[in-house]
Amino acid sequence: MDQTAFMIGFTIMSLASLAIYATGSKATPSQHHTLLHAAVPFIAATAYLAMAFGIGTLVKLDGSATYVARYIDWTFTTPILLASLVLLAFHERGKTGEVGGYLTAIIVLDVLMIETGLISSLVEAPIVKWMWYLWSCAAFLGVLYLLWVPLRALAMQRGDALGSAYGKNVTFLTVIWFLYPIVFLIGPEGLKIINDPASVWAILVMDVVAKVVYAFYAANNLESALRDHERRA
Ligand code: RET
Repeated sequence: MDQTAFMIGFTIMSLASLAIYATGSKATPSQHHTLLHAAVPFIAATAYLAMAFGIGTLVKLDGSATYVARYIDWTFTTPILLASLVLLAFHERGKTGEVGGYLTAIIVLDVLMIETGLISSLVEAPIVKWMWYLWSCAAFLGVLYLLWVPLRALAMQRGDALGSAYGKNVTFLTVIWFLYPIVFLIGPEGLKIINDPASVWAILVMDVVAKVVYAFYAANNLESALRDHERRA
């Protein structure tokens, strides 16, 4: 059951990586967005292949599984998705040291969120598990704060077209990212309200939306913002 989901994940992610690259813009300034978004499902395909073979799958004493490959995937893919949004907020702003500061801050918080989530999944003692879960949620709130407050203000300064593209992308990203802590909470790593196959299939659908659907949506918003920007210039 899980193996079918993992092989479907591998197939969708590898084909999507090629499709995002093939259809994405190769012209500056959007070419780096194409490369970033094509890299994300490529990494995910690798993780799904590992999970299909049971590589990195740890079964705990309570019988629940932690898919370490998934957390390694997220450790790399979530910073790439965030980097693409930070670059959009700083679009063609010229050389500014600020971009490095925001990238560092958001990536540190994001990686902390994933690793503390992994610890929470591995720990079985409830109080300790929920302490790490809350720590992960605190880091998640830090990521959302940076995206919605300072970075959104910077994107708005770039004019209506880019500001609205940033707004659409950040809204889509926030909604889909919120589902991850919820599925963790109700799944076998948390309260065990839903079983392992249900959480594997739910995360497969969420991963396809967060990585693939989002890539096409974000590229589309960026391209139409750039066209608008040029028309007005
Ligand atoms: C965990 C568990 C603990 C609490 C929180 C979590 C958040 C995870 C998120 C993952 C996003 C993954 C994506 C992957 C696809 O590209 C680690 C589940 C807050 C937000 C978008």
